Amino acid sequence: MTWIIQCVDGQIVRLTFSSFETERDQDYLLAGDGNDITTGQFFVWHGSKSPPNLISSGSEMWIRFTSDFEETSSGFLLLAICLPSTEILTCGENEFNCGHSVCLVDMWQCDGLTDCLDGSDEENCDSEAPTVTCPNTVMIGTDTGRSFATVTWTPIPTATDNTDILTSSDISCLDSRGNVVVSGGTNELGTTTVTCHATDAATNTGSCEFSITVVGKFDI
Ligand SMILES: [Ca+2]
Ligand SMILES: [Ca+2]
Ligand SMILES: [Ca+2]
Repeated sequence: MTWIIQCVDGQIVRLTFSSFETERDQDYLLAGDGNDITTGQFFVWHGSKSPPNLISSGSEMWIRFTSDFEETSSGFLLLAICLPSTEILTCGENEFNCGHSVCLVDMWQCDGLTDCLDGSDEENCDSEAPTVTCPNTVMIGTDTGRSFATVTWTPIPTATDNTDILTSSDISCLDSRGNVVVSGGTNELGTTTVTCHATDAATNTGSCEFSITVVGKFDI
């Protein structure tokens, strides 16, 4: 079933829903710009969440409802009005924009159900931090005639993540004072605790810790 809503030139269409309930994954309401249902689609909805307000880009909007004619629900009630084309929808503070000013409440982001037509509400939903594997603990004597030791790490630190490929350039290792510590660098006498961090694209940070202990070595 298809409806075409036409305003006069220079106006746009706004839809406001007062109720909505259709069979999820079977009975869909679609909407798009223009009067041709094969183009301009910017909206798809189904289930029992209340849809956001919609506005068209131009003076016409098409609406289409498709059903499998089984397991009917109460359907939907909407109001379509014509507004000046200067009208815009601005997403509120606790909303995100699916594109085309389709504003959805934040809690529908990363809830495991696709709500935006382009699926963007379920993208970048990674909340799992990378797993960082540190080198072995080091106990080493000072370099000959020196008060420090040159320390090469085995193995080099690595990071794995559930969604991102991380390389050695994504890992940084710091001592407790925030100085960068690298394999092949020099370490003073005593124990240095080193923390290696890696951050994934969704800014989750994982870390591990190991220690480097340098002891005095006396030439025989
Ligand atoms: Ca149905
Ligand atoms: Ca969602
Ligand atoms: Ca991750």
